[in-house]
Amino acid sequence: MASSTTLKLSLFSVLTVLCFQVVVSVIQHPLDPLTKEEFLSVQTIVHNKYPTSKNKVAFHYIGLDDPDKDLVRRYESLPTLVNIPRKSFVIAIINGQSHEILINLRSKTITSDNVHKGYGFPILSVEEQGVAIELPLKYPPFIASIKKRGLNISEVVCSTFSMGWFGEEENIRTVRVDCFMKESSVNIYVRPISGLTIVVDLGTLKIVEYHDREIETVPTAEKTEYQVSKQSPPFGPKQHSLTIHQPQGPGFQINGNSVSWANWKFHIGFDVRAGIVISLASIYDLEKHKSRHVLYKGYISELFVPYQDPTEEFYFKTFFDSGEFGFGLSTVSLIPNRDCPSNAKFIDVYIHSDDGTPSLLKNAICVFEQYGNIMWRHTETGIPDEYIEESRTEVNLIVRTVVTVGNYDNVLDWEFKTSGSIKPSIALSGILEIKGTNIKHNDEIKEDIHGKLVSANSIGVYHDHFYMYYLDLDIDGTHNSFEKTSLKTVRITDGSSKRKSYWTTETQTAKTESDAKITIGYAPAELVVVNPNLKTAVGNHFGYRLIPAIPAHPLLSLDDYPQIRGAFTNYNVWVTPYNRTEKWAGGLYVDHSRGDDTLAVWTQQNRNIENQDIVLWHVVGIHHVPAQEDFPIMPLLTTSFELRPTNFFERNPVLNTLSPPDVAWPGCPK
Ligand SMILES: *[C@@H]1O[C@H](CO)[C@@H](O)[C@H](O)[C@H]1NC(C)=O
Ligand SMILES: *[C@@H]1O[C@H](CO)[C@@H](O)[C@H](O)[C@H]1NC(C)=O
Ligand SMILES: [Cu+2]
Repeated sequence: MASSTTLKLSLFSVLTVLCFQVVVSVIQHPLDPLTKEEFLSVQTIVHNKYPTSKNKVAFHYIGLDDPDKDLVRRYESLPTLVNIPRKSFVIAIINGQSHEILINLRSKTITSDNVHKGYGFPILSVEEQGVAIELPLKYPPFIASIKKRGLNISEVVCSTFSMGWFGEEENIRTVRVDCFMKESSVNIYVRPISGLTIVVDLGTLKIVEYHDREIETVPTAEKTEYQVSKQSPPFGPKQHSLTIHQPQGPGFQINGNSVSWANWKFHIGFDVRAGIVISLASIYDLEKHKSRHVLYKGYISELFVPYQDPTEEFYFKTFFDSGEFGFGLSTVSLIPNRDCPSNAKFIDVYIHSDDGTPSLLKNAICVFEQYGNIMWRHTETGIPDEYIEESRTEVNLIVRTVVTVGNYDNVLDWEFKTSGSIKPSIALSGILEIKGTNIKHNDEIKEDIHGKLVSANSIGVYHDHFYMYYLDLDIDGTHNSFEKTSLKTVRITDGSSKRKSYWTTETQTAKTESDAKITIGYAPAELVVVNPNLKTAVGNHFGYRLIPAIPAHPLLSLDDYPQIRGAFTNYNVWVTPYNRTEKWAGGLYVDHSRGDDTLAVWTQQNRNIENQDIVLWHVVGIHHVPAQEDFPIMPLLTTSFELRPTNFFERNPVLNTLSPPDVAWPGCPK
């Protein structure tokens, strides 16, 4: 009886939650992504100025133009009082020129329309890539090359690859196309057709360069299939089932795009270029009885993936996955109960096609609580006749998206902890970019093959993944400083101690951008964003420190073209004064860029960053030396960092946090 009541109650609470979400009409938050109607409005406004009967118009970016930060902060405290302008920033290629169009969504008018005169091009559209990949299949020289290789043209599938920039003078929007075999396995990326160079001009959508060089074996399809429906036994190891039951319902609420959970409140935005954007994260301080600002905005500003094979086949593969392909455009629907647990709630988003039409991407984001870790604990055995043990369970909130750019899947999490930490993490999966080779065994290797043999005829090419996080921390206010506390060895030479040495700390406040360019890993240091204007009761500045990811440093020479374009990876940490237009570490126009609009260039101004509104940039890198286990599809490879309160609270903020009540399982003895 007891158990069926529990079930009825929980069903009832599920229903009320659902009904609540349907009934309440949510007021638009100034940071909400563009709605379907707003996308359509942008489309109409631009088409009115540039009728498609007379103009060639392609939308390469439509997003929210960031509202003024001061206004958003005022809106937070007085949601009804401030009427915040709502604008869209658009990059459209109109008759071959990149236009930057600012649109007032309330008055439905164009505020400004400027042609980009510099180098580089906007994000490639999905549609033009769709056209480009079909071109070789009808191109007689390509058909002949396929025949020469003894392959079946009906089983060929092609894919686009951004070209980068290697010092050439001309500024033409081109893309390279590589092709693969799809026969017998959907795992196309491990079955490249080698020895071909195909370049497509995206303006004319024609093949403008074609070479057939040498023939290398296409690796076999055998044992590369990953669809469970196509796999055959034995399956293993066996995994046992689990059910997640939250009889009190989830501990979080999603109201529009605003989330409140435990002591946290934040906003989830979405952008076709950035993907998920976390904003206005603030934490409730139980002792101070108020909500305190932590993170104004956080997102991945760029992902730089340079491959390390300088041959004709691969040299150009130096991808900028956000600026060239769009993290939002590459976000995929999450699979319930697989990508996110059964207690997850999903959020849909809109993306747009190159004609400006919005389309719904279902289940783009999931939010769920994760259990199973310890928040803090202690067993006290030092008091005679007493045995004290105390352990509190940790419950975390995870916000997840998956960005699949071609072969790679990036599982991107933002984890919030009641102890005040924010822990972004990246997990890589998907498929290695394979280079075909006639080599079947390591013994046959005569010279550098620029990767590892991961299977017969298959080289997993060396490469890096450098994720650049934009982190606009506002620690209890916008005016912050960046402190580096170095740990230094002190020698004792005067015989004052039995010790010969100890370590102590030395804190320096970064005055300008140069002081805050940091390479992590050579010398121990604490990196803290502090509010220099506020102190704890004992006199420490309120702060949040960066516990960095395992550091990775670029290994390309600084004068190499890809590294000039990806110069924002030259340091692991950078700090800049907040500037509304400095959003994209690799520049606004990244495709074919020449590195003249990167974080490395902006910071040459060496601006003042002390007691200013500052932005912390953190590069999270993975050097990837492929191994056989990465083949034919890669188990998750994870890296993460933490933004952790450091003298932000007076004491452990979860000292009085209770573990969630134990749940009596229906029908089971306790
Ligand atoms: C080529 O592939 C197509 C599509 O799978 C198939 O119908 C055809 O029989 C194949 N041709 C040859 C010569 O194998
Ligand atoms: C903001 O950034 C842009 C691009 O780096 C720069 O041109 C502009 O001068 C900056 N504004 C301020 C106030 O620093
Ligand atoms: Cu990799």
